[in-house]
Amino acid sequence: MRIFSGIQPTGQLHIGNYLGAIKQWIKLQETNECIFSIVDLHAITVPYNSKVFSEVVLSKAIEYLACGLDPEKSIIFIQSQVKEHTELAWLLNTVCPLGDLRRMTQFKDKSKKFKNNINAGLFNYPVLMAADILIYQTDLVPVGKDQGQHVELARSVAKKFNKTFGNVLTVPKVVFPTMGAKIMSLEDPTKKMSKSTPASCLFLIDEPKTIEKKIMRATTDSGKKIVYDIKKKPGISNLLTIYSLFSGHSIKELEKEFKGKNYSEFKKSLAKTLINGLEPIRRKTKELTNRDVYIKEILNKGAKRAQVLASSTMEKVRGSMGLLKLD
Ligand code: AQP
Repeated sequence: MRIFSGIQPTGQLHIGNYLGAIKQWIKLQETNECIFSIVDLHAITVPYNSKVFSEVVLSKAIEYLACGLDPEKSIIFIQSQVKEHTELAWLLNTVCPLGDLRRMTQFKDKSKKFKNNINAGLFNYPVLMAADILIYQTDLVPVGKDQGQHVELARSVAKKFNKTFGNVLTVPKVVFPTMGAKIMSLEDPTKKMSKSTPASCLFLIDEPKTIEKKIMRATTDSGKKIVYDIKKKPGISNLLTIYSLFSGHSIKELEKEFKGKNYSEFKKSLAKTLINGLEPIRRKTKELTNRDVYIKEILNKGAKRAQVLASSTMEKVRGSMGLLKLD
């Protein structure tokens, strides 16, 4: 199967990005044709610092590799290096109903968060995301829960395109991890952990002391019991999910292990598990930092391989939409 997914270079990667998306990618790359992008054109729909942006983009490539994405197995590239993404996005803009875009919850959330910069790109973000996916004739899109609505839109755009212009685009399916599809904020467990709200995050490259501090400070609930109850105990439930995914122990096993123990004992043990679990990513990130030539070579190769696939789709799309081809 062909797989596509991406992450915006809007900040450092956090354990939500890892558990919701990257962990699935690492498994999928073993037996599938995988394409993973750093979607820089999405990141510029919110305020960003253009002076350091290229460094942030490169640092995402480092984090991808440090997490275990393998350029020998997967195509790893930067979205803006393959111009066909924006070309297809324009064409899909003429297919996607305005009403569908108005329903997107991420646009509503982000326009509240960035009141002074509600630009057309932010509104059209899901169309570019549809193009990112459809340009590779993708079968499967592994993402966290928050991106489900956007993948659904990509599916409906593909269906509408095919109905109007002939069977050209593969209609992709979304895949969420069974657990960890929505890791919640450490400071407010009713909200999603988000790169653009750094206080909500445990970053993949946080140092041991920071991990300990953040976990000990994480918002918990009234009461004393370490039990999973998403409605009454969202804080502890979120921490139990994280603990389970990093330790390999089920939530039931953890509830048993921490029966009669207090929040502080639980959090100390979780912090230790996270410090150990994230150590390889921290170490590899340090190893790869300052190896710009090597990283750029991977991204260049990735872009070339991606472009071959993308230009083949574009030729079909252009033809089916009746755009003139000159010899
Ligand atoms: N909290 C989360 N739990 C599980 N999965 C998550 N993802 C994001 N947050 C969580 C998944 O990570 C992938 C990359 O997301 P993105 O950077 O493209 O955009 P996002 O979903 O908007 O992620 P952030 O961290 O919240 O970034 P900002 O703050 O820039 O918007 C996706 O597969 C996403 O589902």
